[in-house]
Amino acid sequence: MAYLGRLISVAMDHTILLTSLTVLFFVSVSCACPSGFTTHENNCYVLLPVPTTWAEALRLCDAVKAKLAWIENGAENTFIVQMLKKTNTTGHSTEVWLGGTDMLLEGMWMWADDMELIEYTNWFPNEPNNAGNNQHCLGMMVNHDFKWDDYSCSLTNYPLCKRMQDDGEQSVIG
Ligand SMILES: [Ca+2]
Repeated sequence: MAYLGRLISVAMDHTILLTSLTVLFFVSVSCACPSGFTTHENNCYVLLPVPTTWAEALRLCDAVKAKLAWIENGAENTFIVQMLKKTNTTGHSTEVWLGGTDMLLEGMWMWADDMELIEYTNWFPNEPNNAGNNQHCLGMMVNHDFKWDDYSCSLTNYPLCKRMQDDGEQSVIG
């Protein structure tokens, strides 16, 4: 007798491999500031601990793909003051450069970034005084609560740089 082999029914176990679907979310990085910058609202700020003239400050900020800072309102100014107070590089005698200047016309303060007239201001009392008829660049006084003062552009202060979060990727509509 033939050995009745046991019929083994091989049940093909169709194991359904549940492949995890890896969904790649391309998270927009437009909401992030570059390393080293501090984020506030839709902007990024960094104080460069390199004392430079105002003109050189413009170039240094440009080198980090930012602009010498412009300040649009009191809330932004308050944020910046708080940020600077946490910075070890301030608090001594080196002031902070902002992007304002009246070198085109005395008394007509403009932001160098877009040559728009400066609207919000936070001048120290009796400033801007254009002392010596030679103060055409905007800075913040580290020893006077970062109030604004006009300084000689050849002084060497720390550049405060600012950029918009989506700077360079934003498409202009309309
Ligand atoms: Ca002054």
